[in-house]
Amino acid sequence: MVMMLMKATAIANSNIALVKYWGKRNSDLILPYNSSVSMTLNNLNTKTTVEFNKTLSEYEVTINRKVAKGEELARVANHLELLQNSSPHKIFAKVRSESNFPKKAGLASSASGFAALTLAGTKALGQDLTVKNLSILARRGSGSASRSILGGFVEWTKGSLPDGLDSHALQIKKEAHWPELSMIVTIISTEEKKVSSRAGMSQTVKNSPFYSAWLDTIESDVEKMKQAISEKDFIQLGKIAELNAIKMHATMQTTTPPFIYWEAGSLSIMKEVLKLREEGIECYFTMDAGPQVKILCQQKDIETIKSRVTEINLVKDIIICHPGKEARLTEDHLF
Ligand code: 2P0
Repeated sequence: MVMMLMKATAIANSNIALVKYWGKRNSDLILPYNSSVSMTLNNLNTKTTVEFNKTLSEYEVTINRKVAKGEELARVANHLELLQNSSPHKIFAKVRSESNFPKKAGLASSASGFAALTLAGTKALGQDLTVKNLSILARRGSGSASRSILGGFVEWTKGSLPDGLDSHALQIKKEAHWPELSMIVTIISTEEKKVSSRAGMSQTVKNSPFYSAWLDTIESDVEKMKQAISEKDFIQLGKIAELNAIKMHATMQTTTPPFIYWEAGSLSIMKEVLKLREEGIECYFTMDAGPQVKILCQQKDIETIKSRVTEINLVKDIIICHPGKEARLTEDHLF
């Protein structure tokens, strides 16, 4: 009898939210309180190979050449169990995953990681899922991963159904709609953060007096952002994204106990962005659950902004990104 090879490899790009996801209404199913909007990035990605194998007696997971243990291993294993939900006999798998950027540093490694794991895992199991169902499954691994299934500009609709079947990504526009939109990702620190976004958002929902204010304006931010993307209105996009990021950080800085992802270098860059704007160079910042600052700008201003940011000696590295494509399969396996 010929044994069918249950192996597949997928590449998924990371995404950065222009209107952020912050807070879960259901932590088990990973259902958000608010919808969010993101841009999938062409130059930050994760490649993952999954092979289910009946001879294995446990999950063997390697992430960025390090064997995964403890909570990290458990998250991947739980996800692979979820993907096999419909099968009566669970099979263990070998997984190898590599990202071209530091993980757990606010560059959405869980987004690209769980999107790639979902696509490779389901394909290895012989399932050919719709984009909607892939997004729903990726969401169960990590909320932001639901958005990395799609390319270009993406909305993750919060949905209202208790089972979460209406909480998934939808493409607003393909990457070809606005290829010259640029994001300068500045790396301030590659250290793993002390407060995970998962713990951080839970602490914020529970204790921040500003959380209800966050929710009050979020759906309007989503609508305005979708319009700015459709109309390729850079200034509108930048203004909404920057203010939305500041609002999100305000909720975590006002929870109990408070936490701050900003480092000295982060603040220096934010101030530099404001200065550049005063000088007539249109650029805006956004920040996620980590110290890195991402600068939104137009193609024509990249070099000027890059040289100004490079002068800040707290900046360790700079990665230029543009809208990127959807998660996809490849035959080029990691093992
Ligand atoms: C976002 N972040 O919209 C927001 C902005 C961080 C700040 O999605 O608990 O790793 O796995 O669903 O997706 C990071 O949170 O959290 C995130 P889980 P996730 O990109």
